[in-house]
Amino acid sequence: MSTPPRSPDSPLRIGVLCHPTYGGSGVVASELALSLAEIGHEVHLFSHEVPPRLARSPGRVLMHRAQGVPYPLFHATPHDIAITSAILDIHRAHGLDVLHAHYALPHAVSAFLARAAALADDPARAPRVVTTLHGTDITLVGNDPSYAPLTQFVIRASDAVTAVSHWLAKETAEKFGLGGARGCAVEVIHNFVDTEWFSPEAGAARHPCSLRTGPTAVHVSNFRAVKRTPWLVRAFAKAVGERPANLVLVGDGPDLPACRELVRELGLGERVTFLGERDALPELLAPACVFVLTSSSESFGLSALEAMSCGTPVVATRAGGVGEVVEHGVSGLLCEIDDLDGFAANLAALLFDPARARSMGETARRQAVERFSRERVVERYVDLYRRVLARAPYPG
Ligand code: GMT
Repeated sequence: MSTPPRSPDSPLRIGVLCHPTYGGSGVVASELALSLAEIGHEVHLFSHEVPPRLARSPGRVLMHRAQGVPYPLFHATPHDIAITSAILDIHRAHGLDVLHAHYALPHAVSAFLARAAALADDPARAPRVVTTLHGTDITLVGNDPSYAPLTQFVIRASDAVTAVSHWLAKETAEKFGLGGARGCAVEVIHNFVDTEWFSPEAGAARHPCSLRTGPTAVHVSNFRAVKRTPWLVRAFAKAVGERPANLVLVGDGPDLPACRELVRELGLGERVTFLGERDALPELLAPACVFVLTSSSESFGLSALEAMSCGTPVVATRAGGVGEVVEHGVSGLLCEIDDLDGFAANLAALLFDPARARSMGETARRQAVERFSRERVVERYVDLYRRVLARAPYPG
């Protein structure tokens, strides 16, 4: 069963584990999987559903939808162990070199268990585990006392750990005290964007506000509490007053009903458009005057980067790692998290000064291309995979 040593540039067999989310880590993992497959690696993606970004691509990633079977004893079907089992099955048949877990819970746990089983089969063939931390896996859920001991364990037991921003790497070190005997340093690899798809040229013909008067601000998220979308609706009302302007809200999630209610209460009527989840994001982002993000915590802000890549400047709160993506006064405007007046002033400053917004948008596009291109980031992950493969694995 032992395999010959790999040459430094031979194609790798990579298993990617992710949540099948419409945005965030599900997008990063899917885009990375597609890019790795495109440059010749064999990529298997494990999730309990096909991630939307993978589903819309013809790319040659091998999808393993692992849901497990319901059983009366289970409170909920444990898809994380179904994923572990699917990985083991594929590893035994194909020999995976690396398992790349996106979002610590439960994926770093599933990857750890699969590696432990593979070590028991044949230590020489066991895959290495790379864990990428995305945000609330450290700041909210992973840090909850009900999960924290296991989060810390799997981070320490990973062969390498990356975070999507310097801010998140620091949070991780502070919350989980990495750097001990078996703890490895967290490496920062920023997220990337497909700058060809998210382009200023994305068609605007059927934009929902093309028949309205006034400039448009757009927001894309999953409407969880951390995004503070009701706060955004209030800030928009304050920024525009009686002046004609539009707010387009893209996505769905728990705070959507509260936003609808607030729009009615504030008499914003048709000025706010709710679009629900959409795939045609570049077509919605490129024609907008401003992208808005009001999170209380945000490790990176991928949606802000996608807007920048479309040439749309960002007005945001200075939450977490957002300042590593958006440069204040250059590619957008930032304010402190609870500064509603400051946010409204920043939003008005760009909405009602199209020349300034356009110029910042051009810089935003340039920075997206220069600092967050797909090629550069994918290369860094491949380099990391090869480095961990050159080392002895942690024991299972
Ligand atoms: O951590 C989350 O809240 C979910 C996660 C996701 O899976 O959607 O979002 C995080 O990961 C994204 C991709 O790396 C980042 O762009 C987001 O900033 C981050 N969200 C938060 O930190 C709230």
